[in-house]
Amino acid sequence: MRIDVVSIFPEYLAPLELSLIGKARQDGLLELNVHDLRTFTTDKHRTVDDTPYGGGAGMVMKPEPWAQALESVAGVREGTKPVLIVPSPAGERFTQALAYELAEEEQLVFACGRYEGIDERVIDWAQEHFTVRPVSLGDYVLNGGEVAVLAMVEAIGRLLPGVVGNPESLVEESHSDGLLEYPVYTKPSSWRDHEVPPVLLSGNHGKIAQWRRHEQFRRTAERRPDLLDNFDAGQLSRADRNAL
Ligand code: 6GU
Repeated sequence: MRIDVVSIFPEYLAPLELSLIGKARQDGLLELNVHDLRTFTTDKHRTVDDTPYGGGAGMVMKPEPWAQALESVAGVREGTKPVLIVPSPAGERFTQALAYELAEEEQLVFACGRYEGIDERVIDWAQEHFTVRPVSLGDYVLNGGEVAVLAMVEAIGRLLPGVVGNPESLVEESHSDGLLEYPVYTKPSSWRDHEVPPVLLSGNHGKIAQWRRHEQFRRTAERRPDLLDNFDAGQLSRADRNAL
């Protein structure tokens, strides 16, 4: 996969050189380039923003540098439309399902807005060259798209073949089956008067699987009851219903 990120703060994306994603880049599993929006300006002051038409607080990102920047990273391959992700609190929700969907793409471009956002005409114009998707991490406001891109690239990158050493670990984690993950424990079995649940020491794999499934439902009901709306009653085993 190829990823291009355009930002006025390219240094914000430096953590993508670390850990699993950094290693994936070194191993050639992921080609990731960060571009400074200001290199696509033409004036002496390298201006990227201006006051909003209609008035109001803050500044709006000017369209010209964005068009130059996006043109330079698009059309890497003839006849393909890369996905352009525009991080925005006004976008569709970023979910594990969307991460899986985007992990299938050949090229992703991220356009990090700052201030009050990017001139809307950039989004309209970009549809010619890209499949445009405004995406939000959740219902709160960040100062710009960079932190959201760190989160999204990590969530997508770890799904690429070969990035996570043991692909089994992608199966038993939160959200992979629509539920939160079960709690995990390691040695020692007794620690500061807190015990590991005895079933996990029993060696009975059937019982352990049943207990973990039960814990998934119990936790989800307690912390994220909204997730259970996606399960219809017929889909639940008796053991599942008992956990609720
Ligand atoms: Cl993707 N961007 C910004 N600026 N704020 C956000 C967000 C994204 N998701 C939640 N808040």
